Amino acid sequence: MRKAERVNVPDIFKFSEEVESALVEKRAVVALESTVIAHGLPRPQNLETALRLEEIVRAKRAVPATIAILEGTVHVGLTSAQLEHIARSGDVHKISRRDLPVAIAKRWYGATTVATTALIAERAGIKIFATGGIGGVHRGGSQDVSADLPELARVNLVVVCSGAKIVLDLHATREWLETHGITVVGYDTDEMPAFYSRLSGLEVDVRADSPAEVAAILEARRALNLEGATLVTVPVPEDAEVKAERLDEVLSEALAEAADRNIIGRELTPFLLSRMAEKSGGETLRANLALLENNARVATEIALAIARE
Ligand code: PSU
Ligand code: MN
Repeated sequence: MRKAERVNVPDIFKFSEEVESALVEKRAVVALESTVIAHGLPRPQNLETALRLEEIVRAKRAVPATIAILEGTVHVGLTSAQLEHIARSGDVHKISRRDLPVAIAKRWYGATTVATTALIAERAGIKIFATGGIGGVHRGGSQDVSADLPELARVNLVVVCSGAKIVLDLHATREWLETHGITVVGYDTDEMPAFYSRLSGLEVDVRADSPAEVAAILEARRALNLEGATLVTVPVPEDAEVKAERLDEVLSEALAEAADRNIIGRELTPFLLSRMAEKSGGETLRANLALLENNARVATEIALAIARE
C-alpha cells in the first residue's frame, strides 16, 4: 500500500522512500521540525544538529521524518542534501499555519514550525514529533500567541519537548494548555520544565517514568476519541542546564533589546534565542542542543512503545 492508497494523505505530500515504507509497515517514525534548523540555531551547529537528531532516531531502529517545504512541495523525510539546503540557504521562509498555502502556491522553500510540522505529521499518519521548545503566549501582554498552541489543541499527536521556550510567559502558556485540553505529561519530572532550565514551578498533569506509561495515556485518549496533542515534557539534561540567575540576566537584556528595536511577530523568537546565546557565551546554545538531542531520544523510545501495540 503506497501513499495514494493510504487514506487522507494529501497528494501534494512527497515522502522519502524510507519514511514511506516505515509508515506502510507501521514501524516507528519520529517527525522532526525544520524551523529550529533554519531559524532557531546558528550555523554550522544547525546542520550538525539536524543530522545528529536523525542519527539518534536511526540508532534505535526507528525512522526520522524531518519535515520542510521545498519549492512548494511538502516533504516528509529529507535527504542530507535537502537538509543542507534548509540549514545553509538564507532564503528559507518560516512557515506557520497561515503561511502554508502561500508557500505552496508561490513554490517557496520553507521551514516548518511546531504548528505546521505537527499538522503535516498528523496528516502523514505519523504519531509522534520531537522538538526543543514549543511556542506559546509571549510576555508583556502584546497579544502575541504562537500558532503552535491552537495547533496542539487540534492535532492527534504526541509532541515531545522541554516545555515552552523560556522567552515566553510560561504561566500564561501553561493556563492556555489547560483550557484547551492538552494533557501535559512530565517525563521523569513532576514539574513542567522551562526549556534551558529543569524547573518552572508549574505542575504537569501527570508524571510518566517510562514510554509504556505514555503509551497507556495515549491509548485512553484514543478510546475517548479526544482531539488534541499529548505534550510530553522532558527536562534539559542536568549537565547542560543554564542556572536561573544567569538566564534571567541574559533574557531581560535580550527582551529589552527586542523592545528597543521593535522586533515583533515571526522575527521575535529567533532574535531572542540568538541574542541570549551570544550574551551567555554559548551557554544557552549548549543547553538547546542537549535538550533537542535528549528529546529525540525520548521520542524514539515512545515511538517504539506505540508501534509495538
Ligand atoms: N525549539 C527550539 N528552537 C526553536 C523552535 C523550537 O529549540 O527555534 C521553533 C519552533 O519551530 C516553534 C517556533 O514552532 O520556534 C515558535 O515560533 P513563534 O514563537 O514565532 O510562534
Ligand atoms: Mn508569534
